[in-house]
Amino acid sequence: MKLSIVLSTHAAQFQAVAFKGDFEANVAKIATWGYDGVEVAIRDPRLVDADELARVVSAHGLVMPAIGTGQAWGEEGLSFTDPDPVVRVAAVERIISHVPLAARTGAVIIIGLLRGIVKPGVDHAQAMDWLVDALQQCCAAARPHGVRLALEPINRYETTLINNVEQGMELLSRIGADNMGLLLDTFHMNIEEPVIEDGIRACGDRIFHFHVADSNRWYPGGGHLDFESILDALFATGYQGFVSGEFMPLPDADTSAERSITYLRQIQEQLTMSQ
Ligand code: LER
Ligand code: MN
Repeated sequence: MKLSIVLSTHAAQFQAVAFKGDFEANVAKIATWGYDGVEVAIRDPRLVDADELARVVSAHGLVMPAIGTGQAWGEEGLSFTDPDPVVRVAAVERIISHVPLAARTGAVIIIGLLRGIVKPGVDHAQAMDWLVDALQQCCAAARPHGVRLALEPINRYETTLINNVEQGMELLSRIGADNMGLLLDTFHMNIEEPVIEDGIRACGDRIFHFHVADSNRWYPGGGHLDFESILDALFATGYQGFVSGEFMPLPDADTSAERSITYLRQIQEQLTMSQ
């Protein structure tokens, strides 16, 4: 099991990111704890030095399985489904601007809250059409570079667009691009899926990335999810990607990261023994 953890290049408002601030110091700590990779949250690629970022990650023996993009929504209001076409175009351009670093590192580009919410006065079907159109443009731009995108079903309290696996799979069939898949997040699945394992099985080989947090969005082991059963179902789909920690920095960032990796490695052993 390859493990990564979310790390932001800059200070971020989003709470379920354990590490923000001094990038190299954080990468060094994450490597010391035994993680294999860092999922890097980048608001705007123009604000980061891609060479330096890639250098730091590989200098510490890590890889970058995914790039998170949600801060462009949280801090700038960019979205694929804004009624203002200027905002929609800017959102598409922003995602496409992540392609060079993704191509270089092999990272999947995450589409989380940047898809937006259905704003007052906007019809849901219209928002879905905008979403499909934007994602088709992004997939077409990413494909020649071998870059994949992953749309994350997000719970109903954060968005009104694509909350669960069924809606996510339906969206994928509308987009019709082989470089578009889903990012499943156990925190959201616990709210939206009748049975988490069934949701995983329904996605099969369309799972491009995987977030773990416990039921309360603490580190895995800090709540009541059955991670042995969840990860067993995940790997039974043939998933070869990363299991990426995206949880609250509680009781503090370092403790949450250490407890998460200790717990997940124990589960890995149990899964290996039961095979
Ligand atoms: C981002 O990966 C996520 O899970 C969302 O909750 C962002 O708000
Ligand atoms: Mn997530």
